[in-house]
Amino acid sequence: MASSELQQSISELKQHRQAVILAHNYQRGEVQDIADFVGDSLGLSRQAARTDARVILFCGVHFMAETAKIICPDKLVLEPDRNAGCPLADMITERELEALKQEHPEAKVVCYVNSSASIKAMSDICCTSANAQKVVASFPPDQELIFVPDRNLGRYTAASLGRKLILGPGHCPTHEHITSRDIVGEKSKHPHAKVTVHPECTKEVIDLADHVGSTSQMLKYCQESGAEEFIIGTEIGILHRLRKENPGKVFYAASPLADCPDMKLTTLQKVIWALEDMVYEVTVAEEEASRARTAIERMLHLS
Ligand code: CIZ
Repeated sequence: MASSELQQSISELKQHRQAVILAHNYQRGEVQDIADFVGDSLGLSRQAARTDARVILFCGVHFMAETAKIICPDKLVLEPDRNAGCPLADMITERELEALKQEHPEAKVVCYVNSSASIKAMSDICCTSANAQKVVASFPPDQELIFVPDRNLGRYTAASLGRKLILGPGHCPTHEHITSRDIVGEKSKHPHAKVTVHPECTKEVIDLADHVGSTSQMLKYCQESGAEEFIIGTEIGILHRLRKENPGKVFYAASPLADCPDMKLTTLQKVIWALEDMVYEVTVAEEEASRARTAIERMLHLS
């Protein structure tokens, strides 16, 4: 089927199913183009909470659809490919977090949104890359804090606040494909370009950047900056939106290898199948969802 026919089918099915389509900033360009809203996981979950739609089709990875389900327990949340996971979210298990808690009985737990519902349910508060500093700073300076699962975001947050955090060992393999050599190489090719990178990148990469932020903050930085060229240190799906929203500016990927295979599992054809067959439903057991919701709501009250 040609792309325009796929788009037409999606628009008809969406109406028929009373569905809203949410797509993460890292999705394929053609998937972003058929979505009702494109954004980061928190922004999308907020859209999910506000919508009157009966069905939410979440084009992203599993923890994002799960977060939408936790925030909107009464809606039917579907994901087009149930294999779209997140290796970073899988890098902390309940057992490992329990061991960390036993080792540090006085510590509170901050979990990055890239985590399973069960990890969120074991945490005191959730955070995103857009608000990690605000969340950590909301605790008294002498409060011991465990930060899971991303060691890069944790290290960056700790350094920017001048405070110690007990870090989990997780990392995003896609962001770790971006190296300091990539940044130095791109800067020498484009000496006038500003460098903006995601805090899931390594310290060596972050140290070379002009700006560090979540995807929503990177989009805002590029839009508001007077510069005309940018080197983008995050998953390359974001280039679609950057180019679409800033036609007069030029964007270079820091590395073509920063291409998340899980994000790219969602295709237009799978969006159609999901709406035709009403699959794959995302469920979270209510007791777990309720504890995870408390951690998410504490973060939302701070933002
Ligand atoms: O919060 C998100 O959606 C993630 C995982 C990254 C970002 O910065 O948008």
